[in-house]
Amino acid sequence: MLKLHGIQMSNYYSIVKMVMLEKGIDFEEVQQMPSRKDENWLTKSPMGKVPALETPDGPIAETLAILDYLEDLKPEPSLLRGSTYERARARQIALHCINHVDTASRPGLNSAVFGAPKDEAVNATLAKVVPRGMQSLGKLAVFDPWIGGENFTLADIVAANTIPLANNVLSKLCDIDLMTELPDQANDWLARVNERDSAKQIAADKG
Ligand SMILES: N[C@@H](CCC(=O)N[C@@H](CS)C(=O)NCC(=O)O)C(=O)O
Repeated sequence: MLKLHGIQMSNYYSIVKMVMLEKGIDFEEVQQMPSRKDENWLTKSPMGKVPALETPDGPIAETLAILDYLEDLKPEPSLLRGSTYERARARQIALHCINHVDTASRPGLNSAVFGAPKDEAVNATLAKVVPRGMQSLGKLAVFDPWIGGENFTLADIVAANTIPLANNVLSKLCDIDLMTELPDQANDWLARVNERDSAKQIAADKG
């Protein structure tokens, strides 16, 4: 059976878990903190980050690579529906959220969530860079009913698990509500994603 290594509080872990729940893939959860020193863990996740997926053929790290593996492993129900163009757009939206929303907001995570001292230079950069990532997402995405349009895809799962964390960071450190950068229908879209059984199970497992 596939083993998902990581921690419930990791949004990337939640992305992979939600994809497996949506696809009805059996998996086992293995508690693993991120670590840059644990040599055994580094054989599964070379950067020491979570999550990693242990498969019968070996481990895979990097969330988007894991999602590709899962889509190939169990194509139905598909989380990359539509034409070649629509599928590429779904990947683009997912990558955009990872690069320009999540990764862009990460320098503030320790202050916003883990109590590290605030760094005004970092906060000034966040206030400039992350809203830009959101404004451009607002132009790229549809949000009606799903982020890419007609089909629920992995882009919905990635976006719904990256935007709220970035918003938490920006609201705490910069007093910026990132949702105001998106069209109005984005709030209903996020509520729709969170209403799915997979999202509810993840929230319940977090306790
Ligand atoms: N590029 C990685 C990012 C994963 C990631 O940043 N995970 C966080 C937890 S949400 C982590 O392990 N942080 C610890 C660290 O950066 O050392 C992916 O796509 O899976």
